[in-house]
Amino acid sequence: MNKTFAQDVLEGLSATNKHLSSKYFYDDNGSRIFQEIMHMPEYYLTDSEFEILSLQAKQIIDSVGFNQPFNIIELGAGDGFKTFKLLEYLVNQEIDFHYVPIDISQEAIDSLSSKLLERLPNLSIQAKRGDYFEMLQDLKQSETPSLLLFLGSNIGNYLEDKANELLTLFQENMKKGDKLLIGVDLKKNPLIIQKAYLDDGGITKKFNLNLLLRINRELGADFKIDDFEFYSYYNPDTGNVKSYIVSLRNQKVHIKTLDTTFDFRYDELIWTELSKKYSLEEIEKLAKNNGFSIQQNFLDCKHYFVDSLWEK
Ligand code: AVJ
Repeated sequence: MNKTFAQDVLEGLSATNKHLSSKYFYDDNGSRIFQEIMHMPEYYLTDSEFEILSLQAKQIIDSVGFNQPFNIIELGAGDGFKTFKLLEYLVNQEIDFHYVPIDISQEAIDSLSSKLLERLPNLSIQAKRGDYFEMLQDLKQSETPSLLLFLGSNIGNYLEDKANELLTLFQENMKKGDKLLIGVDLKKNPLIIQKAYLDDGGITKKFNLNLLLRINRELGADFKIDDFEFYSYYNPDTGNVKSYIVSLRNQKVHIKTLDTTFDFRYDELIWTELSKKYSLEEIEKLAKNNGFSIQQNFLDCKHYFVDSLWEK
């Protein structure tokens, strides 16, 4: 199940419909570009979730309802900007908790820890670098109740089967009474969604093409990124945003580590990312299908985004 980058690239670029996984966007460079995305005015997701966690921190923590020390484990913490408000509330209330942010980028983890400790010197924090599959094991062992955070609509990157697989994995590693706060981007006016992924400034394009640069660097390839373009569209019938890299000419790319040359046709697509949008009804099904009950939904004032609190 845990294939290497090289294996996944080989498989994806050998397929009839070429694809590369968005999970490989987040090397240190990619994590930095994603931070730029989160600051774009078009990328409403971050602002909406920031509003929820800022204005409803008390309601969320009251609803979580642990009346003893607990852990907060954040999967894919990134720069932790959104989570700051929730942590700030807890520290100010002198609530006893321990924060464990987990991310695959070492740089993101380091900058998160130092930024948080600067602003919240009393925060009990132990950042971990890693794939979150390995990190979940610790959950069940500990006696302490845990609140799992899976924010930012990261769940949107998973096809239905994979999303269920991942949530079941969370569920199996949680203790009875543990909670999951999951951030999900909601279906809304298609134009608003479209603009968040096909931005005029080309930052999302840079984010996608960085994956080709990563393949150049790590697998010894010779992608000329000026010969590729970016395209993304939202389908309101399915809720799927799908993103692609487009080959601007007939070209060959050699990847040394794979000892293989790949052909790209003029206008050929490489599918890179799914960013699925959900309705509240679909979120309820997602919870039920994987052994959770929804305790409460926290929405922003525009109803663009939900942080949904689930109980095992
Ligand atoms: C971090 C996976 C939630 O799908 O919206 C942002 C990544 N891709 N712009 C998303 C992303 C393009 C983002 N997630």
